[in-house]
Amino acid sequence: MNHTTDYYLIDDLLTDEHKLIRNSVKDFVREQIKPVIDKHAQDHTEIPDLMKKLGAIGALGPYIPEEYGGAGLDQISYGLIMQELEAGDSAVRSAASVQSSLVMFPIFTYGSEEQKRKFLPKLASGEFIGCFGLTEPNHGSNPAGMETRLKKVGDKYVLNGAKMWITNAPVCDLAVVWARTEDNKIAGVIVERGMPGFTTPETMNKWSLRASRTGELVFEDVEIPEENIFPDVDSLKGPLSCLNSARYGISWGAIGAAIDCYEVALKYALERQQFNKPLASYQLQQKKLAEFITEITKAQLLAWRLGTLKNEDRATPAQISMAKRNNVKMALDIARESRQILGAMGIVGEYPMMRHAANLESVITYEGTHDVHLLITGNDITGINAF
Ligand code: TGC
Ligand code: FAD
Repeated sequence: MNHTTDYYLIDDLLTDEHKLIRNSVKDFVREQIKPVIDKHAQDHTEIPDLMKKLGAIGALGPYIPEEYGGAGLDQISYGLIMQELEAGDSAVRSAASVQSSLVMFPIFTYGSEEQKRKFLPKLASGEFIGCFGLTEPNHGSNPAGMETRLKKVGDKYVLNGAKMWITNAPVCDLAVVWARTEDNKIAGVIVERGMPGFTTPETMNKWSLRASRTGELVFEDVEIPEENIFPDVDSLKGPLSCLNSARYGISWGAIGAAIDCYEVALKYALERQQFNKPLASYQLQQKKLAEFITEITKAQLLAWRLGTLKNEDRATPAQISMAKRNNVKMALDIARESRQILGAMGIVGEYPMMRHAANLESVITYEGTHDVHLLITGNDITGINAF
């Protein structure tokens, strides 16, 4: 019997440090996330002090250099951390990927030295919670249409507009916000909690990512000091480059959710007897399990290769889109199908499938929808923009 989820011995491609990191995050998820996650998802509440806990295990900004509070790790390490966190719950991976790729990454890449020193160490430790505001009520897949405006009034900058569907907005200490300027460029701005005119109403009643807080960012004549504007970015490339990093992490994270479903389904199918034989003895159930491990293995190879390309700074946005799209759909399919192997048991919170499947409905939508990523691939291979 081969119960491994490392079917192609991909561990042989990892260093001892990679395995150490992966195993320590796996332990954290087993001890601190799995015992409480169902209750938080059912109750629609976040795990208390999650960000500080993630900071303590080095899961926030792992590839940010140590002098700014990060761990200075490579991209495979980042991917493995996302994989293990999402095996716990997509909300936990979301918390880490927003903080790392959508808040720390732009501050590190486009921020001034003062901004880096002021914000990065506190974001790395989880003392500060950050969020990322790109999506607007009228502009989701087409962020270029954004209506949020940064205007110079006298010697001050004033921000007006609204962002929607923002992970951790209700609990953020600061928001990295993208806005159009008067000369039709894009500016990145750090908006801090407490700035007059800045509010963060919560989005309630989600059926997905229930252990994560989502909300709006509303700006009514918010005065932004010049020192909170990124000096080194003025186009859509700024926010889109952050998405490259987050989408890459999600391509690994989805594998974690899929593995969690596969392991539970395999164990259940071997133990549960119907018609005097284990479910696993029936061809229909074996087909499902065999396809799960095949798809997981293909996704692992895609993510690992993408990680090596990222380490060499050779991964293209289109390659990242392919991995995000493929791996999230793979995980969603496995979550849905594996639930069926459990019959009625598949719908209760004791087992993770319904929760993973519901979460993955968000994951397949955010960071670029499934269809948008297909159009990015289409554009890449034909040279024709079909958006
Ligand atoms: P387009 O004309 O193609 O490009 C504008 C400029 O940007 C450059 N570019 C990129 N640069 C870096 N990385 C990328 N991935 C890039 N994609 C494009 C491009 O080269 C161009 O540069 P230049 O110098 O020529 O000006 O832009 P477009 O307006 O046609 O849109 C392209 C499109 C649709 C692919 C893009 O806008 C897109 O990806 N849309 C999806 C929106 C999206 O993903 N939103 C995510 C919001 S954040 C989120 O969901 C967080 S969830 C967090 C969680 O909880 O985990
Ligand atoms: P739309 O853009 O309106 O798309 C609707 C449908 O139309 C989709 O199926 C799409 O694929 C399709 N479509 C759109 N354009 C085309 C086209 N040209 N051709 C064919 N089909 C098309 N955003 C942030 O900025 N920060 C966050 O932290 C954040 N967190 C999120 C958390 C959650 C739980 C969710 C659900 C979303 C979050 N988002 C966040 C927003 C997310 O990025 C957007 O929902 C996503 O980009 C899609 O935008 P939309 O929902 O407006 O859908």
